Amino acid sequence: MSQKTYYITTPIYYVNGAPHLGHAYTSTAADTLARWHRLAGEDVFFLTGTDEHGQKVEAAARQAGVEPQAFTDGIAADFRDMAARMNISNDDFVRTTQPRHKAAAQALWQRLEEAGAIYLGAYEGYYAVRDEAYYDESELTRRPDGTMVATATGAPVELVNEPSYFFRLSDYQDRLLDYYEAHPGFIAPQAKRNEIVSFVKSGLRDLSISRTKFSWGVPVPGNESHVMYVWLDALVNYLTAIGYPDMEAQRAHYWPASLHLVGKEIIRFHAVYWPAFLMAAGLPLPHRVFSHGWWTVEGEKMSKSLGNFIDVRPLVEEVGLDQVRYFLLREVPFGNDGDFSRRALITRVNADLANGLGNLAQRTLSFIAKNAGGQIPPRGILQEADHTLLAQASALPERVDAAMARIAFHEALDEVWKLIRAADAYIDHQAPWSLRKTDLPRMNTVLYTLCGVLRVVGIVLQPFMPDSMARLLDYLGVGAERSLDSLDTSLAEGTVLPAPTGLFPRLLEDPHAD
Ligand code: ME8
Repeated sequence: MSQKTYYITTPIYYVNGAPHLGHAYTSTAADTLARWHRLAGEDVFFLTGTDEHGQKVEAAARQAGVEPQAFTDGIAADFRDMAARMNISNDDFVRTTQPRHKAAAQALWQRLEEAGAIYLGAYEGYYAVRDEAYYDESELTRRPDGTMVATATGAPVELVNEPSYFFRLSDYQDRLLDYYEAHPGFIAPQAKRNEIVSFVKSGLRDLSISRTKFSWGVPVPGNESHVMYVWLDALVNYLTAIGYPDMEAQRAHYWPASLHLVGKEIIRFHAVYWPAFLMAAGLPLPHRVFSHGWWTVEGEKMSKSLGNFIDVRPLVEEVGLDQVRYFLLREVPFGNDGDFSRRALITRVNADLANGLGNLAQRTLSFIAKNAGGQIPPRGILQEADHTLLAQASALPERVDAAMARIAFHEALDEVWKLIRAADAYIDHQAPWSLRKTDLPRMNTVLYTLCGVLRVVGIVLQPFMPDSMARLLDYLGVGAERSLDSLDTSLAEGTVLPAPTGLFPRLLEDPHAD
């Protein structure tokens, strides 16, 4: 039987500015899913990268006084660095300035042209460089100072009037609606799906897909006075990485993608334009597009004017990588907006990691080091309390898997923490420190049970906190086999354990957090 494939993507990030918390968020979420599916034994391909063309990036390069290519080289390297520092396990990093991408984008264009989906005309209307998006007049608001902005995003728009190629998006209205109907899980969460359905129902106009006023883009094949619209260029990245247009390429079997993970502001591009392009090109559609919410910082929107972009790297240095990863995925139900504050981060890390999981591991492992010869203790006859706790532990992977299938990280983590709390209550109730004086075999059974529970927790949490859980599994004497399947074997009694040290130090409450 061939292995199940799982192809997951992040958006490719614009290189007009440095990476920040928002980018780290999507990448961490995608990374956790990629790692979860690998843990389940699937053949995973995880893609991220940078979106380097377009007017916005060109303007940023100009402002920096640097040639666009040199400018994008620098910022793309910074995005790679951020991914490495967040322990993002991407299998490839696509840059839209790479020759392989230019070839893929031009090939898709030609395919669309052959399919009769492209025609030459002229675009007269509004364009927001900040969003790299065209807007209808009905989507704009006039500010008191007379400037026009996109109502949804507040981005200023300019009036554009230039020759342009168009994609026959209007032809796809019914086909898209039929597709959404037949594939209810294609757009998630549900509220976004409803939004997209009503947008498409309200009528689709043909989409301008080339620009002539600047040149920082992929040239349109056969008419090099045009560059491709940056969103058409960018969306093709998901095909570039699997070797398109060579559908016999080594990675071609990953298509269609299992999941495009995106922020809520770019759902329309992924759930309307992208599937329409793919339909026109005769390619299968991705299984799912999931849009997550936005982070504000200490109550404010992150923006250039406020200068409040959070670079996660200093934060990681300060509070720890896995602590930041955990916070991002636990604090806010995935799909909702959330607010980042130092106070919330510190409170969450101390409550769940230092006092919760860290304390459970430390209590158990240091007790074993002191009182059970530093080995996995021998298991005696199990009592009802042991059976109950172990049954809860064995049920955990499936429960987490169900939450991960819904892309509900907070629920997955909540399941794990229910088990951690149950294990805490179990220790308090079984009181191994008393059994040490009265019933050593029972004490050993209790400790064995706790090690079994910690192993399940450690294995299941690897995708969320890879480094710390590797350490926890080392402390438990677990060998190299750490997949979900490895839970079918029992812990080997007598395994000598290394001296444990604390997993998650308590953070000092921040006096300036208010
Ligand atoms: O849109 N909160 O790139 P981009 C949460 N190049 N997530 C955030 C965020 C925030 N405050 N800010 C950014 C683009 N993000 C295009 C994508 S894909 C073919 C092309 C995340 O640099 C979120 O995932 O503006 C959002 O969709 C993405 O960064 C936008 O990154």
